[in-house]
Amino acid sequence: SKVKPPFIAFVLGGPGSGKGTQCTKIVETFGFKHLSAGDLLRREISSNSKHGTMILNTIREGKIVPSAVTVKLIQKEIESNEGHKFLIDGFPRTEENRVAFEKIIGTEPNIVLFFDCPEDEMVRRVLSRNQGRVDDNVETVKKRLKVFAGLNLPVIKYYSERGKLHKIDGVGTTDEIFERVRPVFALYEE
Ligand code: UP5
Ligand code: MG
Repeated sequence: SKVKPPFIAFVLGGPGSGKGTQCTKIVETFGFKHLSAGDLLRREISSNSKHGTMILNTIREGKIVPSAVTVKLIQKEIESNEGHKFLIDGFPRTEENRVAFEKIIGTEPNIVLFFDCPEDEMVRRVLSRNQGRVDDNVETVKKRLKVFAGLNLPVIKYYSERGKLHKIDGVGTTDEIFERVRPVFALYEE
């Protein structure tokens, strides 16, 4: 098609690595539309949609929802926010997710951020969040970390090899980390 594809940044990192927190700051400073794949999936659960029960059970186990479901939710958001630049938070989580996105959306991300954070720090953050997430408990966090290492790290490696990865030290205060993120996006401001 003749339409220019939107600017897309994927925001990756393990559970509790600070993706959502930093996305909020990126939105404030650089005016992106924030699409958290996890939030879109949790919205499907709370709206009792067709796939709600399957999604709930998958998230409870720390497993990955089928690509077709997640990509469709992201696609709907992209199509209804034409003209925006997008931060896609917590997606793609697997090579299969990545390929499905490229096929269905028809484009690749412009940049990929990776918040690198030690496991013990991620566990501490997730367990002290207290927002009632069904997956914020010791057992599920352990499963999420395993799934991250097994399935998401290969995606991160893929983008590193493509020269698109910006690895950010995810330890420090929220503001300290944002000062590491800022130059990545400042590069693209006119
Ligand atoms: N916090 C943040 N920054 C801090 C800092 N610098 N110092 C101290 N504390 C800090 O942060 C987590 C907590 O830490 C918060 O309390 C925060 O205040 C504090 P947050 O910014 O929320 O981290 P984030 O990386 O967003 O953590 P989250 O738990 O959301 O990551 P997950 O990747 O685990 O969760 P997500 O919602 O993306 O996915 C949940 C599940 O959905 C997955 O496990 C999976 O089952 C499913 N899913 C799919 O199947 N497919 C998808 O495509 C996406 C999700
Ligand atoms: Mg999050």
